Amino acid sequence: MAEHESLEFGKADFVLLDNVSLEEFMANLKLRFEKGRIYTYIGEVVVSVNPYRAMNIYGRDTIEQYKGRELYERPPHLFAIADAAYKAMKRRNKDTCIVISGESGAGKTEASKYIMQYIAAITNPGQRAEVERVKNMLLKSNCVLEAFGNAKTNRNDNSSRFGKYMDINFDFKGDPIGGHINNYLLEKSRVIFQQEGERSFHSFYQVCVCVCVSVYVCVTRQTDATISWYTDQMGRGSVTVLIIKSSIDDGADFKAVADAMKVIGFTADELQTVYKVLATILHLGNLTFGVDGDTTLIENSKVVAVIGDLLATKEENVEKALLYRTVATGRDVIDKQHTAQEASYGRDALAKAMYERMFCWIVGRINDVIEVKNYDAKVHGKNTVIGVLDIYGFEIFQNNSFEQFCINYCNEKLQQLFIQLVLRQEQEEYQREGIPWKHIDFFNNQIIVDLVELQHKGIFSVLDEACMNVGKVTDKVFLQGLNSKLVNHAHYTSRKLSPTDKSLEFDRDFRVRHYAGNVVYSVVGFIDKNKDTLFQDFKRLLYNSSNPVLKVMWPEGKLRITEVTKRPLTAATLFKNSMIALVENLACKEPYYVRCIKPNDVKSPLLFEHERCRHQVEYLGLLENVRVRRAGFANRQEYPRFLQRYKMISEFTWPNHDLPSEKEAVKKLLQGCGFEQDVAYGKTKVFIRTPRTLFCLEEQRTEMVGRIVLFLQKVWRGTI
Ligand code: AOV
Ligand code: MG
Repeated sequence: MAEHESLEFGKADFVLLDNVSLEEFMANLKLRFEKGRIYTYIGEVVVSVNPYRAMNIYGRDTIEQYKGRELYERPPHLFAIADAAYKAMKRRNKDTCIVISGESGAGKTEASKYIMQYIAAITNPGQRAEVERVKNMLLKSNCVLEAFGNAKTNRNDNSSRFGKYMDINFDFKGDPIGGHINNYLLEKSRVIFQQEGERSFHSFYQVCVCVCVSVYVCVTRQTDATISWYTDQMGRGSVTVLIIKSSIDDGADFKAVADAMKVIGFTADELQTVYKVLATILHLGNLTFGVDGDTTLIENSKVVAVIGDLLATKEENVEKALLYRTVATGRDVIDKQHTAQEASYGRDALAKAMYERMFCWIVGRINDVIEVKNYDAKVHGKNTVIGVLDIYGFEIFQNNSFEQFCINYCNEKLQQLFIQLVLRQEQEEYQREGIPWKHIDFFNNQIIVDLVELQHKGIFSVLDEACMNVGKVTDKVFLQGLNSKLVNHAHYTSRKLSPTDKSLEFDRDFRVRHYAGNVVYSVVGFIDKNKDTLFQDFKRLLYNSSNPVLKVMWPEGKLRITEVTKRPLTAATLFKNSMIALVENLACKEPYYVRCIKPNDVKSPLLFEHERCRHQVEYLGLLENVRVRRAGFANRQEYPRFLQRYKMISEFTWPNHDLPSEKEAVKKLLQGCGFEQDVAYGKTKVFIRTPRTLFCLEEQRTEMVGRIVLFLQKVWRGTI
């Protein structure tokens, strides 16, 4: 709708398409991408195509152009959405949220950072020191969280391996006074295993290259963990892995992260502890177990000594925790020796848990610093928030496991929210304004959400049930459970249910027809990952460390063996509950959407892979989004604002009107122009059905403004 956008760049809003067909939609999307116009609207939704190159559209001057402007006044941009969310929050005291969705590598995290930068740039005109501090912390937290929570995958060199929802709190002046970060399920299995071509979390490579901390990692020649099985499964040496990844500079990133952590307020001891935990995990990766008769033993005991040092605990305590577990049998407490296999399992569980715990602790420390303190609503007025959601995108890998299943379920939940809110918002607005509404059909993915989360019948329930079995619990038993419960489900199948389908392995795979495509999951590891057992002995080991920073990460290590009775919630249940809470939280805010599209799989700035993009447009429901928007009214404006913009085109309203209300004045204006058929009058807003009407209004306005300017020039020159 932007008046200044020439058609050379295609339509700035898909609502303006002459025909709403997939072909026209795709043609417009492609044209705009090729012309370097990566953003396009569907009403108030921004569709973004990853440009895979640096764009000169995020600078200070661009920010100034969007500040305080209405959406349709400027070319489509993330900044316009951020501004709309900000205005709604400030003018109407509304809590708003910006939900960024799209598959892995589509540009969500980059978008969330630009949005944060925009909000930081337009606020605090008074330069209050406390507000500046908060803004700085909010921006700095990104770099820290990315170092610990992102990794190179085969889809994205900087893929988010955790979900992030960040609230920014504002005071009555509209300045940020704090924030809060919620993090969701970190893909911790990455700590011990990565698929070919992938890396572990960035933080591991960062400590390895930084000379000043690598002392922890590379203690002696015999215990050099810069080559750790955990981070170097291809056997090329982690340094090689670093070099082949030219898009990542671990050395520079290390410094940036350390600086950011210092600014945020991590103490020197805390930073050292973080490095020691990373080093411990790398050393754990090199620990191997053997057997001698009926004794399990550690083959490279030098590593144990190093770990003891790093964890500030005795070597023999580490060894004992790795080789034995304490079990309570009735009133007796005995030490039971692990088999080599159990010991390996315990070692891996420890590595994963230490990393996850540290990650959550880092988030908690950041929250301590950014959380709003001493806010008195009586003095300061309502404290409003803008939430920004940037989560892991839908992904399909060669091997898909429990983590992909959770990630893809999360994307199903967000798609469901989009369907509900985008429809609900429209419906509610028409209802509120007293205008009739016609229903448009969507593919509703609720059926897939149910497939995963329904009580008793859903995949998570079947998994929890399998984990609860007293007998032999295996992944295969879980798959059998699925096959019997979901035999007739349209979105579920397995080899047993589709015997001719050779792409599915017997007793191993199941396939879910997700809204975004078919994914084959291997059940291997589902049970273990869901139970997520960490022997209590490790918790006690870490709690009893004489390093106080490490100790606080493990408060439950305080419990004695006889006190630990309750079965903890499974990973699936915890994740499901956190997703339900997230969706509830988003649903009570006014949502703004960014829908990201990945143009190709080779990170090329030039390639618009038609089929790839078409698929995304379809599953994101973008065409339906346009239809809903068009079946309703393409544009709506509050009467006063409308009048202010167009009053010069009617003799009844220029320069002032004498009608009883602004609504009446708008009616008179539109009748005079002959647009009566194309508009509807709501209680507070005028609704314009076709964009063409708005264009005509804009044209007339431009013409009148031109005439008025000419007239005034003549007056000034004295020729009139
Ligand atoms: P994601 O967050 O959607 O994936 P990212 O935001 O990490 O994807 O984007 C992936 C890569 O695409 C970035 O590292 C950039 O190289 C490039 N990119 C994305 N947006 C832009 C932009 N606006 N300008 C320039 N380059 C961009 V995942 O986290 O994997 O779902 O789990
Ligand atoms: Mg991301």
